Amino acid sequence: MHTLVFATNNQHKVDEIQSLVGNDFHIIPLKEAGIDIDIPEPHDNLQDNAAEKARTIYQLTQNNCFSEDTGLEIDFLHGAPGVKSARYAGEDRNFQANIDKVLVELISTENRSAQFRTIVCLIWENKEYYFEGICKGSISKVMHGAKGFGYDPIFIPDGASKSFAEMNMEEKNVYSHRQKAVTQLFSFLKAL
Ligand code: ITT
Repeated sequence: MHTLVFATNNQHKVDEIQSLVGNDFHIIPLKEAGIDIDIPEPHDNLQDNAAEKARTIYQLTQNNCFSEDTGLEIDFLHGAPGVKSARYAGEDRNFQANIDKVLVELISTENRSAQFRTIVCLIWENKEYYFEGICKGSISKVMHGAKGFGYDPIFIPDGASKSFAEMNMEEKNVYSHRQKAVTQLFSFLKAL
């Protein structure tokens, strides 16, 4: 089995990706790698923030690693919260407050179209590679379900009749932005 450091502090992301790759790779999040830092995400786009996370960990450890940055992009809000998804309602990164803010902002519209977009940055032997995954869907009017994390209770992917928070991880992985980006990443790694 290969091991690969994942430059994240978000255990939900780790679980989703580990369940996708099964026994082929062991994904090691920062905590398990003994690295206790909150990497800044100062940029105004997902790709640069993903690069910042992977470069920081590569420089620190000299280990091949990957990172990802994800945003919820809502049409009616011209792509917001986007790159600000984690801190949309404030610096304390509160999932419930972020959802409440989105629901209030969409209260007067029937245009609920949105997408999740993930950019993965891989640093492999000092070279950078990028992979993108998009999941289109819509924002519900109220919350549904309690699984998952972040905006999952208000996001219904196209082709599904329930929210991400009503799905188990395997069901979410059928539709998700993260699965689409990470599938490309691991196909690339297997072909090396
Ligand atoms: P790392 O930077 O440590 O990887 P993070 O939680 O800060 O973890 P992001 O910067 O990518 O990750 O945060 C984007 C936010 O978007 C995240 O905090 C959630 O609120 C939301 N988000 C990301 N992926 C999501 C998903 O699959 N379902 C629901 N919400 C998601």
